[in-house]
Amino acid sequence: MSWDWDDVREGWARAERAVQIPAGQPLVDMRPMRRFSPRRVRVPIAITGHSGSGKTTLYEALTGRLASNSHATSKSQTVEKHRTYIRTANGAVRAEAHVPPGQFSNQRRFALDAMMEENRRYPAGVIHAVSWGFNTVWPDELQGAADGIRTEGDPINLATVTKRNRREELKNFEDICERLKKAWNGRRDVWLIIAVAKCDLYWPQLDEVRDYYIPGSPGGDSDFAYLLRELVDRVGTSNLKRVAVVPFSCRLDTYRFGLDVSTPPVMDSSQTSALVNHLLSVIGEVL
Ligand SMILES: Nc1nc2c(ncn2[C@@H]2O[C@H](COP(=O)(O)OP(=O)(O)OP(=O)(O)O)[C@@H](O)[C@H]2O)c(=O)[nH]1
Ligand SMILES: [Mg+2]
Repeated sequence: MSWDWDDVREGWARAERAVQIPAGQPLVDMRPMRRFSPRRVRVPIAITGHSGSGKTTLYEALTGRLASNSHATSKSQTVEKHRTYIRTANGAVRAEAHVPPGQFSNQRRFALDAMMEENRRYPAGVIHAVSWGFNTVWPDELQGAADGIRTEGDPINLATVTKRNRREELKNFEDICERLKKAWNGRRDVWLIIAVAKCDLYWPQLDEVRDYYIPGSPGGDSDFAYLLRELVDRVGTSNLKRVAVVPFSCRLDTYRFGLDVSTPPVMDSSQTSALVNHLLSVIGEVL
């Protein structure tokens, strides 16, 4: 039996509709656990994704800390570990979220090995952030990225930068898929949410974006959708509690690639609040 991708597409459409309604109070509340709790942490969650795709920011937004933190983040060097309380309509859940850095590095590899190879409990769920090629290329990688684009004979513009970034994003996802196939081998009730982040920067292209990230589109699977389908088939539909692919945005920063490229957000803060609340609801449903 294969996964019901039409159902995933319907979930995407629900997120799209959510931005048309003024954001109210979220139904699910996620708060950092400040005090040490001797009780065993229950749900291990990994927040993965390519460098600059928005993982650190996404976690801050989900836990309500973004409003008080208006400065942009910088490249994470090591794994960020958080303990959090998640209150849903069905009660409270204790979770531990690990956010490994996205950049291929020893730190990233150590963090992923520790999570997915050495710890049999990890991860019960994964939130994987992608960003349609709008991932931030940090200053120390800018020159190499620009040289790579020019080597292919292309000029530096938004189209060539995002195309290059999507290729890098794909390599990152391929690595995560291989790791998850091993970590989830023989596991049940695992779940995967693909958060298609920073959608405030490309909202008018959303149908094309959906067809790139969700398998089973009329034009055939993209390279990304193919990897996702293969992962889900390998883990086994009966072992997966939920697969969701949803548009997400949580802050309204202009996207920049060096001095050559910049593009502003095209959404407003009430729409991004609705998307944060929507992702919280999806998390509440899988716990
Ligand atoms: N427009 C827009 N920009 C965002 C959004 N989320 C994050 N950003 C920007 O993207 C930058 C990178 O986000 P991070 O959360 O640091 O990315 P990361 O995935 O943690 O990156 P690494 O630590 O390198 O793995 C931030 O500094 C913000 O400027 C969003 O929803 N919309
Ligand atoms: Mg980070």
